[in-house]
Amino acid sequence: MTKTGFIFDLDGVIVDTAKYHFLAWRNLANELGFEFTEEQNELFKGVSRKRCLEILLDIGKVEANQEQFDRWMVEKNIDYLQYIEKMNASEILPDVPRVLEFLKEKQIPIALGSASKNARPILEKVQLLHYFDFIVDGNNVTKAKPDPEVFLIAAKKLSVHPENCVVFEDAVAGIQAANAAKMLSIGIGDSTILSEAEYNFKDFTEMDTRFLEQLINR
Ligand code: B16
Ligand code: MG
Repeated sequence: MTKTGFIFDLDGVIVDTAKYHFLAWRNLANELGFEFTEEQNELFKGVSRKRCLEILLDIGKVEANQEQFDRWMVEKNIDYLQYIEKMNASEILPDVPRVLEFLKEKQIPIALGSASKNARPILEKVQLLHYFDFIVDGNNVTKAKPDPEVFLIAAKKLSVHPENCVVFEDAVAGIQAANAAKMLSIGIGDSTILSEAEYNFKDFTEMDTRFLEQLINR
């Protein structure tokens, strides 16, 4: 049997940190004198911090020089980390531990493939870090999703051929990145938004053991 590797996105798949990103971006927008809505925050899912700030400044029609841009990136992150600091295991999305535990029991290699530069502290806070054999995050990539780089690095670390990797993602750019890497993409969330995924689930509670076994043995 060919070895299968599993790659999990973080925000929107394992935990819902989007709500904290939203609060921190909204604080910055308000400080700069404009509103930022939850709908607009949808555009930020799976997108790098730098790109998020570019979009935010476009929304507010704010011009920035490099020094201001860099300062606002730092400011937003400091604010965001204050929310992260208070996170605990109760914020893990439904049935994520069941799936991780199942894969661990089967000795399947697991990696994280996230755009976030805060992935490690978040996994530590929610006490899931020990499940991951490798963490590939915003600190390791030069190209953001939908570029497949993050998932291809994860496959290499897992020593699994990309075609034998399964990716769980909640963002359109993430599904596109997984498809571009020729991996099996599984959308977690709204199937109409994630229509490019090979399979769709609202969340992990919908994914039974038989399906996971099929993924391992395919
Ligand atoms: P940070 P994911 C992404 O995480 C978030 O969805 C996105 O909203 C955020 O801007 C990005 O991480 C960068 O996060 O500011 O912590 O480096 O979905 O790829 O796990
Ligand atoms: Mg995500």
